[in-house]
Amino acid sequence: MTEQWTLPREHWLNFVDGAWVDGQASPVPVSDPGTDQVIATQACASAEDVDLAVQAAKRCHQQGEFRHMVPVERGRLVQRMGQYLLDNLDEIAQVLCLDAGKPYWEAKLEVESAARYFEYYGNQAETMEGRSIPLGGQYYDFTVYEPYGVTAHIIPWNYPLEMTARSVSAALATGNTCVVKTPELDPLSVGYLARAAEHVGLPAGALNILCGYGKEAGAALSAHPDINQLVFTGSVPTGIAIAEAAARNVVPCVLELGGKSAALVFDDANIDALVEDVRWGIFFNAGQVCSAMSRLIVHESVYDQVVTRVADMASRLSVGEGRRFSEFGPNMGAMISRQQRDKAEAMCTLAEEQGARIAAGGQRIEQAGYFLAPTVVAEVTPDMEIARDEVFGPVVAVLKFSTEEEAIALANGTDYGLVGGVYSADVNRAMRVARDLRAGQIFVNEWYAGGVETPFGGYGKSGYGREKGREALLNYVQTKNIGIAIKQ
Ligand code: TXE
Repeated sequence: MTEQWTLPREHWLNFVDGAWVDGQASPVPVSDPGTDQVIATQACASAEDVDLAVQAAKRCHQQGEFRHMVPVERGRLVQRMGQYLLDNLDEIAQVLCLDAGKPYWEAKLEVESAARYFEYYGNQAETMEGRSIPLGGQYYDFTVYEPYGVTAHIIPWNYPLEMTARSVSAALATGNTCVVKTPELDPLSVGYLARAAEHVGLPAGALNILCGYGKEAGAALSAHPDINQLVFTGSVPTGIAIAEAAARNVVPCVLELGGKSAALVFDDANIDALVEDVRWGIFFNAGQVCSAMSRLIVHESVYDQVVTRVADMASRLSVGEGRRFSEFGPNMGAMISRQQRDKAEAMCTLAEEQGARIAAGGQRIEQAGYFLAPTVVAEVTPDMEIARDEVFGPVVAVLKFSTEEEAIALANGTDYGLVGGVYSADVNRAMRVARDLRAGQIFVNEWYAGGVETPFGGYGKSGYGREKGREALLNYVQTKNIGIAIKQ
């Protein structure tokens, strides 16, 4: 079955203070990564537009209706935003296919995950209880959680809707107002969150969504003196620039900066299950996932078998444009941009020059759009760039080990530490490895074992702070302590 989709509008606006507005900068041309064709234009925010959005969010916060709302009612609004996404799932998924190059089935999963964040954090709104502190009979003392105020959200292009939903749902549930800077490469789907805000009747200024370029709108937002908290997902250099800007205003920030995550495969692992996990772990979203399984560290006794089977699986995957396929295909879509595809391909070429073996893929697929064949790089040694640096594409590097200590040292041998995995039937070994891996989330015998409920964030250069789960709510509140003296 072949389908062609079109967008519901040609020019997409920003959403500031409850109104749809154009930007003062020249519009952003938005391309379909599957065809390399411009499909729409998006209003582009200048630094002045960012200021207007921050002022709207500040007014809304100060005015108080939203932060003083009964938490269960605010939680219901947040939940209904998620329901709006589900009610419009097909249209939003098609938009994601077009501007992010995702196959429809992946786009649908993204919309569902985004909705799930609103469900989860909407539910948590009324659970933010403080504690009472015993100071003796002459006092009552207790804590309350208060929202920070204006929260800034700078969003990456790999999961534009889901990443926005992840932080905005938690920030709104705890009574903050939000200014979102959407990614310039694929901003369109995020606009549906503004529609959701309108639909459920969020107060004007509670959620502002603007697209703009990183160096202008992103930089203006992160350095704005009236933001009170900031959350960023993206590259390490941009994360450092944002943290510096936040530090100058003494604003707390959460940084999620990618990784080079490893799955450790022992000789007693279930290889059938592993091969299926590698498919999800590295080829889902064309490998453009911060927690992708970008390294496989395999025991020498099963190394050749694993390389052959993973390469065989990779070469069977269908790759193609999101927009031309029905729910059943392709297995993998386009990469987001020519630049990202070229970077990934160049890393494969360099690995080969340094002595690695391309067991599958390794090159672009020659057709319009930005496609890289699903790639398996074998005989990788720890000194190679492909063993240490983030590719952020459909490329898995396979290394070999002989002892458990060596496997752990290899896994910990990068600057990153986002997630890690261990595949073994020996529970004691799995627990030893889980204990010794330097990463914020460990998967045992299944990659991506976890969900919206489980905290997620990095060690080392993968960033700091935690997204998801109960932990993320604490990013958006500060503790106030109130002491009461009991006088005669
Ligand atoms: O990221 P940037 P890029 C990694 C991945 C990828 C590499 C480069 O390895 O190959 O980063 O991608 C905004 N002030 N990840 O260059 O620049 C920008 O507009 C404020 C991992 O696209 O970090 C966009 O909205 N904001 C990752 C967002 O930052 C700025 C996801 C991300 O862009 C800015 C994406 C500035 N000075 C890339 N400059 C993950 N962890 O999932 C840019 N931006």
